[in-house]
Amino acid sequence: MTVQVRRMGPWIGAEVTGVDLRALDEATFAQVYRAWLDHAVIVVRDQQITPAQYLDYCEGFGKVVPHPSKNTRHPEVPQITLLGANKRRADGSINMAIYARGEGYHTDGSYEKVPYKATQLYSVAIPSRGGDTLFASTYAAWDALPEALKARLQGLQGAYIYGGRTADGIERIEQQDRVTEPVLHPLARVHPETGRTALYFDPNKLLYIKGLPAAESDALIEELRGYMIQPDAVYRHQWRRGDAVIWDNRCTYHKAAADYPPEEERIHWRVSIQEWEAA
Ligand SMILES: O=C(O)CCC(=O)C(=O)O
Ligand SMILES: [Fe+2]
Repeated sequence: MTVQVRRMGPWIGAEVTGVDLRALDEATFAQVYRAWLDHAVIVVRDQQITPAQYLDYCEGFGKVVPHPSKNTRHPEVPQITLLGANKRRADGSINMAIYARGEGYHTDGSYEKVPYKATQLYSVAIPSRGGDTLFASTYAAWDALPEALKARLQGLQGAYIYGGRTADGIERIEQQDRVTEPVLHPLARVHPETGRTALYFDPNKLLYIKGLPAAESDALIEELRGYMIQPDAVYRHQWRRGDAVIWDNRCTYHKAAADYPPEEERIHWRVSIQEWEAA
């Protein structure tokens, strides 16, 4: 089998074919990894894998860490979160917080000291319509900034906390596991592997920009929000069963369209991946 990489747009997204994730040799994995660095999001179609095989593949990218929310972990492989599972309450009604998880553009783990390197979803149940995931390049967001703004951002850091500005999702974490001190990340983030600069920014989790008066910080956050999504730098993924999609959290934003029929199943095996050395 030969690996083929088909790009999905000028900035972001590629489909990788000719691979079987159950049996990847080192040279083939290196090609997949390279495609991922080049395109930030890669889609591997038509895979039939067990939780253990999935974990193996994910570990090629880094250290797989369990999500802090404990009640959605896969019973056999706790590093895997069952995204979209347990959506119905005991009375049969739908928990819209689970249904709409990931709605609104964000990056994953901005509340961690070292934000996640990557996130991967493997699709095990898809709805009859809707339920896409959208990805935007933060390299493109950075490139779109006026030079003066790029210069102003050098050295500035954002302060993030789980739940962030809107405190959404905080109820998923048990009280004793919640962190109260914000963590700091640079707004101009140089990707450690590609050397390219990305705008690192997550408007809903960012509390303030360190060192700026509150009004100025709020104004800058609003200004940056306007640059996040560049129209030619978005890849919209329409899920098929058996898709494995991994995105680079160091150079992308993403969101769930959250528009599928709520009574239908939409389940992914989800993993968070850290840099090995961050562990
Ligand atoms: O369900 C999706 O399409 C994306 C959810 C999300 O944001 C995530 O898993 O990090
Ligand atoms: Fe996410």
